[in-house]
Amino acid sequence: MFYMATNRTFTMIKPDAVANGHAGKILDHIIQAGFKVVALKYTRLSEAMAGDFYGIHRERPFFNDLVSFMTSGPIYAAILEKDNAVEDFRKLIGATDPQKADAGTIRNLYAKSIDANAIHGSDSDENAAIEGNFFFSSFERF
Ligand code: 3AN
Repeated sequence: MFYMATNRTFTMIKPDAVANGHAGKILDHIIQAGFKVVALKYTRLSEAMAGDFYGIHRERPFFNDLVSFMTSGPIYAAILEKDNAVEDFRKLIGATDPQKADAGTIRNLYAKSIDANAIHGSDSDENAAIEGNFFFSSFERF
């Protein structure tokens, strides 16, 4: 199926960043970079929800650790809007492994390890739509 490029992406500020008190700074960093917050929720994933969300990684060796980490505390989930949102947001957050993330990226500034890496960003327009729909109804988007 062909998906039109959209101007929206989906993010989660992960349990490590929330527990460390970095969520406010990260949200401000995102807004200052030109992203508009379309939807925002403070919530905690159940095991079933985290397993569904990361279903694509179910066969990977890190899957169980990923689910237990992502359910270890509350997260901020958000839909963000900007031209070229998916690609620009991936640049803003930096590489999955914070050791490899460019200076000044969110993972470079706030993440400690490849699993506790502070933030999620959708990797495609298709996944941005799926992930946003996973968390938000049409009544929760502005
Ligand atoms: P990204 O979040 O940069 O798109 P993905 O989609 O490859 O990275 O991986 C999803 C999540 O799984 C990552 N955010 C990270 O928390 C975790 N992860 C990915 N690769 C590894 C790994 N090799 N070891 C541990 N956790 C990993």
